[in-house]
Amino acid sequence: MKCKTFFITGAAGFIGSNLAHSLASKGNTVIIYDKLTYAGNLASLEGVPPDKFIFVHGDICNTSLVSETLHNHKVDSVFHLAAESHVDRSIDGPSAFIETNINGTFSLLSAFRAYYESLDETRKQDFRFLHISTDEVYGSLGDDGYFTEDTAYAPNSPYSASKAASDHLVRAWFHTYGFPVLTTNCSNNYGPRQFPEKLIPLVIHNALAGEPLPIYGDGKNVRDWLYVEDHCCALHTVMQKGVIGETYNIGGNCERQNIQIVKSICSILDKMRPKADGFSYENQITFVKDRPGHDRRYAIDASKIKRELGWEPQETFESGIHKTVEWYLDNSKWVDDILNGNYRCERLGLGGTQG
Ligand code: NAD
Ligand code: TDX
Repeated sequence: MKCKTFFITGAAGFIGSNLAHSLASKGNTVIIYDKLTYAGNLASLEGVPPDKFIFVHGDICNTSLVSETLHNHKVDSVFHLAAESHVDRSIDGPSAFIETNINGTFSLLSAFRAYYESLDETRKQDFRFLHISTDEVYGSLGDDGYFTEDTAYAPNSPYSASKAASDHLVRAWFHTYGFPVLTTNCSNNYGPRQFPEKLIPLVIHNALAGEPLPIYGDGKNVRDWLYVEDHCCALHTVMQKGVIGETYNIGGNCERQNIQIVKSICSILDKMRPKADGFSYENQITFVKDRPGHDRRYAIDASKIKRELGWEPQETFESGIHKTVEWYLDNSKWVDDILNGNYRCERLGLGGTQG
């Protein structure tokens, strides 16, 4: 497979950084375009070969900086991951979600369409804009059923509503302008380099710090968990083989109640890092007030991507969660850096372009 130059928005964040590692290890060049909000950190890119990535410090709402970067680096295709991504933050302060997730996606589409129109026919044929979205746009399920690509949108939080809006913009750019888009809607990811505000890294962090492990409501809300490297593999597959204008659901076929997730982590930690007092980490579990509008259950039907593109997850939850806990135990420095906002540009030898 020919190596390419991929523009990745949000590549200093959780999924974007894992994707950058994966694409660079296959010989591709990655243009990391990131605003470095609280959720983005260049420490997450340590280990990506320096000759395989270029960092541009910018906001996706800055159309002229995006355009300049595309032309300067002769970008082949884009993975669009930059977003405000945490549901609780969207409840407390929705405006950043509207700005980045909706206006930012509009701004990117404008810059990329102009760039696409400037390409010669051969490069146009190969160009793709892959928009990375979430299963939360479909709303909440009862005890049965799955989200398919045909499920009607019913977002319930400011976060999911902003992602739904961005999905609609991307769809319209295909239908109206013939812009070559692909969209993926994925379930909950977990794995290395996830900011410790999301359930799994938060629980690992708080357990080790001797702090409460907060469980919202009755702890019986269900999520469908996917190991992040499986998601990255799915994204690369969609980029290579997806049909322009199509949407692909991506899921782990791995439903768990939140309380089960937290107990699994406690049990792994009890073995790998037993507490000095001999008690289990489960003693730190604390039930707290529920999240407003908390979706009860998400579950993805990922049969389309398996049938049409041949992708399915490789990791089981048991192996994935074990690797994840191990990663956090080995990388407490990364956790400190991201919580303290240390970017360490100097250590990576990056000048970066300021947006
Ligand atoms: P994240 O919060 O870890 O990272 C987001 C990144 O985007 C950060 O590096 C941040 O600095 C950057 N960013 C934010 N606003 C920006 C702006 N205006 N301009 C440029 N960069 C900006 O998010 P994540 O969990 O890695 O999620 C990545 C994408 O995948 C999001 O679009 C999210 O909606 C989607 N998604 C996430 C999950 C999940 O479980 N984490 C599941 C399905 C879909
Ligand atoms: O402290 C907590 N206690 C708790 O019970 C936190 C942070 C979460 N929870 C619950 C809420 C959810 O039911 O755990 C579940 C998972 O919560 P999050 O990790 O915040 O993820 P979720 O709200 O499901 O959204 C995630 O998956 C879809 C990502 O944050 C989104 O970006 C993605 O689109």
